[in-house]
Amino acid sequence: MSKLSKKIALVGPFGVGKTSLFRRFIDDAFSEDYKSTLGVQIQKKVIQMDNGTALSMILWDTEGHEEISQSRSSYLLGSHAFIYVFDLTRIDTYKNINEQIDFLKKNYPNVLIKIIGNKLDTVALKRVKKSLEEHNVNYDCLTSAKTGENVAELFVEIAVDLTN
Ligand SMILES: Nc1nc2c(ncn2[C@@H]2O[C@H](COP(=O)(O)OP(=O)(O)OP(=O)(O)O)[C@@H](O)[C@H]2O)c(=O)[nH]1
Ligand SMILES: [Mg+2]
Repeated sequence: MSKLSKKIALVGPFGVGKTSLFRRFIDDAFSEDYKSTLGVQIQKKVIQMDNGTALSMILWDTEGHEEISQSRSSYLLGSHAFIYVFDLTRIDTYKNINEQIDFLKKNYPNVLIKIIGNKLDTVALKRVKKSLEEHNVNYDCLTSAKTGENVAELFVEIAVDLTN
């Protein structure tokens, strides 16, 4: 049986739900309270893959920044994947998302990037999809940290992508 370890960093603007996705995945818990992250918190979760691999996912829940270029490079360096989270209820968190993603691609080449629209439980899907289209947002997954919708699926997809 092989053992693998991968660093996955949650990034994106303030209050979009990075910590909530982290908590939902690590502890299967959620809180309505908003305590803005200062710095970074790191936790490990081991996933047993179908092919017998035990994958250690080292999750870095980073503090929010309006622009990804303001994030500390020491938090981002060495990542195997970025989860870029935006808030489906706040256009300001996705209207210039392509610039943010381009920054990551340019400065951290060959790192897997997943673009996540969170707070799916609070929006009308049809209307929000129209808005995402208008702003050219190429998202990978829409989640709710509150209900847990698509959260486990997201992390499993990342685990599979990182081990293939
Ligand atoms: N309804 C709903 N609320 C959510 C969801 N995810 C997060 N929230 C709420 O949004 C607020 C911000 O969530 P956090 O997880 O702290 O956001 P963050 O991205 O870690 O914020 P920073 O650390 O400041 O960058 C909290 O009040 C959460 O309860 C969700 O999926 N649905
Ligand atoms: Mg946070």
